[in-house]
Amino acid sequence: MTTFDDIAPQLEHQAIEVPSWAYGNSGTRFKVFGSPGTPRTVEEKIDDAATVHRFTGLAPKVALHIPWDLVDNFSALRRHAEDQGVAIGTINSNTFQDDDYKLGGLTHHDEAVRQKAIDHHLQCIEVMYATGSKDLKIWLADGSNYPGQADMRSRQDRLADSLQRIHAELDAEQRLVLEYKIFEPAFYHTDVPDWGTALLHVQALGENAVVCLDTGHHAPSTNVEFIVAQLLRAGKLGSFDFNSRNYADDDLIVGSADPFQLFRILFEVIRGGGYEPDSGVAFMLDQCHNIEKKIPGQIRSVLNVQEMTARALLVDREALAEAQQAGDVLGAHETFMDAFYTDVRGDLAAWRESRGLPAEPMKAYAASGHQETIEADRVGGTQMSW
Ligand code: LRH
Ligand code: MN
Ligand code: MN
Repeated sequence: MTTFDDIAPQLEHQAIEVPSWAYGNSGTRFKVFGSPGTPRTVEEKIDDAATVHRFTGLAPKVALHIPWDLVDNFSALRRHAEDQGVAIGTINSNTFQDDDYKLGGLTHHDEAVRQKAIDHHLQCIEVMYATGSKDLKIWLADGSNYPGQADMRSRQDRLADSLQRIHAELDAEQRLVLEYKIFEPAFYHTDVPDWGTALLHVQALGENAVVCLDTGHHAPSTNVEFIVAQLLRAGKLGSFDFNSRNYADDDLIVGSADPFQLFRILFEVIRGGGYEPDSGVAFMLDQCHNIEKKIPGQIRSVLNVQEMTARALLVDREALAEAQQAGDVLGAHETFMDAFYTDVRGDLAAWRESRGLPAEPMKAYAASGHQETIEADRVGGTQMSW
């Protein structure tokens, strides 16, 4: 039997990167609801991320999206983050808002547009040098809506070339992280639709190019934990964008609808060595909070990841291996489920307290008055979208 005390030391190094865009007004294909207290500046987004870290001890980094988080002085932004007790994490590029990119960016048939998309990534790399960020994450909206609209094959060739030119500007410590998504905004074909395509591209680039697995980017009923296992086998699982999906890319709170899937994913991460501190697997959230309050939404999210990590660590791997080896189908399944059904909330609360953190961060945040303070203070100026 594996007990909570056995696994507690492994919880200490857990770090989950939060996205700056979770704190802006965002989300859904319909109305974006504004909410009081929403940041008016990039600095205020970072302050909110730092608040999540203060209450949970789980979120020491905040990811930025360019141009949503464009500022004049990124070195100053880095210092601002450090003063708040957090660091700048992944830099996410964006070639999905500009009219020029209607028919694609890094895959575009027009060399001028493709060059513009490449240059945007070079600008992101400059931001990385200024902020100390180690990861450039690329998600492409590129694709087509109608059969025959575009030459899918030559788009792959152009993509490979664009990625190579971007990758060439990174130093050995920095990584190119390629994110796939099955569909949307393109509905007929997408240029990086799946992990296989992403893997082929990063393998062609070399060591410091890896894949990002966004949990919302698959077809229904895809076995995501299998993909985790496979990418870890190949040494190419670079990061997660965690969120919860019911229908498509819903960007809801991770683990909210299907905590069992999160548990299965985390078990496979641990099984494959992806939870080791030096594994190079970055745990990131990619979520939007459209109807719920944003800071507590993020606190809930990092706690969900922590709870399911604790449960996944509790799987008695020895007993599991024995049952598997003996061909004991239901015995193995039961060993697996025993860990999933273990309620770790009480143990986690005590463990947090022993480390000087609030036992129950959600309650502590609600009682702190912080939400009321930012709602009263952040008047005037324009609240940020995304
Ligand atoms: C695309 C995506 C990608 C973007 C983010 C805002 O759907 O998951 O990671 O950068 O959303
Ligand atoms: Mn994502
Ligand atoms: Mn997404």
